[in-house]
Amino acid sequence: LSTRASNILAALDIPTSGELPGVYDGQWKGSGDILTSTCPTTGEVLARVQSASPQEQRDAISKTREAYKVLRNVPAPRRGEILRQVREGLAAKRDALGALVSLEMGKIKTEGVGEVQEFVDICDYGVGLSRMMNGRVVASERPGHTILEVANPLGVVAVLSAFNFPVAVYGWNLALSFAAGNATVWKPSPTTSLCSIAVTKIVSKVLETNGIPGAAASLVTGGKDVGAGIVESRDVELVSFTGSERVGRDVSQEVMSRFGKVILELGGNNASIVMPDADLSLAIPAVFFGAVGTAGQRCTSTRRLYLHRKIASEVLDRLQNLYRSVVPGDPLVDATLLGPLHSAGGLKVFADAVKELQSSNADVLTGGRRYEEAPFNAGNFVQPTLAIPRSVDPKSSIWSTETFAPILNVAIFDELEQAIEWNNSVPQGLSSSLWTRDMRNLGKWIGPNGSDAGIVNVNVGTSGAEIGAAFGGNKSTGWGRESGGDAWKQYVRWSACTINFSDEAPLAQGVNFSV
Ligand code: UN1
Repeated sequence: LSTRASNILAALDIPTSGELPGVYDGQWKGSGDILTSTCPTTGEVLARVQSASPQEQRDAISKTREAYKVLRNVPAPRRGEILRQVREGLAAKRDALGALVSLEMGKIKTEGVGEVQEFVDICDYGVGLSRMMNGRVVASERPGHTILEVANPLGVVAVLSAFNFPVAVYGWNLALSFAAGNATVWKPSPTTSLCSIAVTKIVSKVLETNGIPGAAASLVTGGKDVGAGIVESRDVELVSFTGSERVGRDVSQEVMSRFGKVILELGGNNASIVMPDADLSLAIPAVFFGAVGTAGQRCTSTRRLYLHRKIASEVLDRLQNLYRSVVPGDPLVDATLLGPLHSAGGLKVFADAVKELQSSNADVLTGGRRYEEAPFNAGNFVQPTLAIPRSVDPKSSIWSTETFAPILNVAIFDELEQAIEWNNSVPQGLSSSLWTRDMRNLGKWIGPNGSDAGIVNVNVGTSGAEIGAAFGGNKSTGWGRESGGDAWKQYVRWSACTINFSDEAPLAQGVNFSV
């Protein structure tokens, strides 16, 4: 193992030799298939992880269920106090964990650390929430009656997370789920198992210190079969899935078929619209970050850019300058802005999308190639790509497909209404962003005739949301909401309790049923 990889792992108490157990349900184990963790920057094998066997996956769910029975009797504010300690545990390892995200996923260090910060932030939120998961008292139409809306925990929540946010998205779910009194079983992406092991070590230590069974936050690494076993399990009340529309469809159908609950965070195909009155000195760097940041591998990455005709050529010139100035580099080095794609699969997605642009006679302004010279050929580095497709038809596959790579397609419009129509004409509905100084545009954008996405920003790019508002998207993005806002309400079962304090037992709606 390289020295820098060893140092990062050692700082997180992860052994640097031998096979690592990738299952935790109070105890570390793993006797299923071996998962290989590969550094996307250098191709170095970082670890070999023992994933869950089918039996271990089932055992982990039973252990998680038992832990739930303990957790549901722990007062919510006490659960909040435990989350506060998780927050402290994460903050103490912020730098090392951020570096591990960068090492294993490939995003640049500041974004790796940012992702850990996002987990810290949602823990803070969960601490507050633990004293605020309020129900309601409803006025009854019957004398001497009161109606309460009561929130109780659901049971077992499964979190199936993606490679691109190997820490934060689990954090959103864990914090809300734990505050609400559920036990959680986490099935991370098979290519970011080290991140999940490091996080689980931090969380389990806190649980142990507080006398809570470790299976209150279980970890089950593995591939498709392990995921399918969890999704099918009737012992899992809620499945929170982040990933592709294709897999999300299967997950939701499976969970629905057993009447479980599901939260989906699927594809994003996010657009930025730049009006002629926009402050371009803000808009251009934001579009650049949205499209090139994380090498285009956020659900919220900017994939479509709609420019008003009046400013189009200026924006394109300035953007191209930024695109040409960005050089690939080691994501762990501070000055690097462009890291690798996470996997070889990503390279193919990128190459296929570029081929489609070329064969449809798009104008590829810059980019389009993989970096093939050393040392970049050892990793999955591609050029950020800016293209003007020939057709502006949002239904065509170039515009309507989420391509998880740094490719930004541009079209030019004359009226805001046209741009909004394009914005809304794709299947996905995660994030969107309008650049303008004109209040009237803002009103159109956020109102009923405006963007149909779950995230509708003004003078803020499509990516990089804070945890305070509910995060998620509409349409084929799956309608799920996670992190802030009212998202916590999905992690509880609501009971409507009508209570009769009187000496009569009248029926509602004045129904008479006396003999
Ligand atoms: C994701 O890409 O799955 O808004 C999550 C953002 C981040 C979360 C992205 N806070 O870009």
